[in-house]
Amino acid sequence: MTTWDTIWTNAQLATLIAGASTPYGLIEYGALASKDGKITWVGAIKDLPGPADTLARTVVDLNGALVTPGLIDCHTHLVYGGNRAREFEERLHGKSYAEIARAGGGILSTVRATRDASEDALVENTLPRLDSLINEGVTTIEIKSGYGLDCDNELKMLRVARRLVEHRTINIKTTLLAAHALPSEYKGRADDYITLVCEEILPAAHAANLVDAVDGFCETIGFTTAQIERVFEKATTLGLNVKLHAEQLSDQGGAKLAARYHALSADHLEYLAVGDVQALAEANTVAVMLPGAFYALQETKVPPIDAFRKAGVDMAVATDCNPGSSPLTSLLLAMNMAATQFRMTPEEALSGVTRHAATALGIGDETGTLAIGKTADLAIWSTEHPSELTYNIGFNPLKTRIFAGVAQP
Ligand code: DI6
Ligand code: FE
Repeated sequence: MTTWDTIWTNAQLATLIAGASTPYGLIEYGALASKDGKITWVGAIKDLPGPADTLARTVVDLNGALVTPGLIDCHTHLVYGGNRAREFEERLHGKSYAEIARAGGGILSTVRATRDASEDALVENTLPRLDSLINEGVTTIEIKSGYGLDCDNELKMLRVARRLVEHRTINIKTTLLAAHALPSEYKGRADDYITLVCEEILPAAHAANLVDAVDGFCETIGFTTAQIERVFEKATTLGLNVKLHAEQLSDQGGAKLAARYHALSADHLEYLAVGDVQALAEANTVAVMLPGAFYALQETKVPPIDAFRKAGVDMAVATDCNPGSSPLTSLLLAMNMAATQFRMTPEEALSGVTRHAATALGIGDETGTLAIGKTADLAIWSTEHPSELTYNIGFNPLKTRIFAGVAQP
């Protein structure tokens, strides 16, 4: 009686199920089945309801290979024009990221290059970065706007992000980050720009069905909590989830604001006061760790990891891939950096790019763990133990990426 499409058998399954009795939710000598793109069975081979070849049309013997959920990069700025290698050189000569930004470089230089690029050119520019992530077993990625900073160009960026699924097998979640920086045409009129965001950009992007969540940059070189709150109010009115770049370069009280709006996530958090950790815990807001930006900016202040642990705040890990503070297209390297720089454990790092990353995107019931009913997005690795995914530096042990139950070439 064949009921399932595929069974992967003889696998080591890192299920990442919350509260599992084994580290990583590991099942040795495991099997996993899928049908119509969903996981239909997960467990030990000995508990299968019959011989594998009577249960599924296709049986794949994995010979002991490790299976994890497909990886999720829950914070990226993957779509942009140009690059910032020259600014990288300036920083090496001693200028700071904030100084360059205040002088009209930084984010605003990427805004100029992104406004100048056509939609097709942006798709072409973005695909190699996306491929780098896909080659490491990534099956879901969040992409933010934020380099358009006017109605046409913010919508253009979001359309580019959405169109990537025409070229690759990937799930994309889009985030409107119009409150990323003040465009030069609004210099000295930040409140007016926020009015544009609330009254025009956000409603237009939402009406075009281009927005899955709304983000902002709460920082001295970004926007104040009062300005971000106006954006959050509007997003909430439209029924959209919010998230925030908070406490990256200084403590502005952004995370507290995010918690008040039950944000899906608060991201960066190097300068978060330990006293504000509890608010994130109470709001079930995920703390997204972005060690690539910490590394590239040679930051020395580490986010309060231990306080997150003690308070039970879920920690995700993401690349923050962007042309300025984190030109990083390796989620595996982000996991290693999270361990080496932030002292996260390999198990926390892997949970951070699977279960907690899914929660940070509001799709925790669809993906992020190996559980019945979830999408059969999987990564199959030639490693002996899941800790190797975090331990290796610049090594990619991916064997096969499974997207919605189908092995990808
Ligand atoms: N924080 C970041 O790390 C990125 N955006 C933000 O708000 C950097 C964006 C850039 O420098 O282009
Ligand atoms: Fe970012």
